[in-house]
Amino acid sequence: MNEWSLKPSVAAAPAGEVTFEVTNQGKLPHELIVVKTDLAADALTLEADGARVEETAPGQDDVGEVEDIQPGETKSGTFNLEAGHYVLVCNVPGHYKAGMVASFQVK
Ligand SMILES: [Cu+2]
Repeated sequence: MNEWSLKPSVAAAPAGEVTFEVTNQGKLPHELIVVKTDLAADALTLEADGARVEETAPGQDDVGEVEDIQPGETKSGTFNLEAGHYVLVCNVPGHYKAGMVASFQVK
């Protein structure tokens, strides 16, 4: 991730334990949240002020987070994911709207 993109190195992973190794190549702190949803990456429900994705809105479920990734840092998180469509988001205020979002598939 960097300002302002979030690009997974693979587009899909097998169901089960999935490890996200997240490198912040930018100049600001970022975070990764893994949202299970059938919604398109650019159509998630936001909090009232529009700055962040609502993590538990109907139809979208935050199933994993890698928080507080500093510039230059790599952090990882492993989550047990069932098959389906996911959206990866940096949920620092404003970052989703700035483009830090990507679709991800678990098969
Ligand atoms: Cu960010």
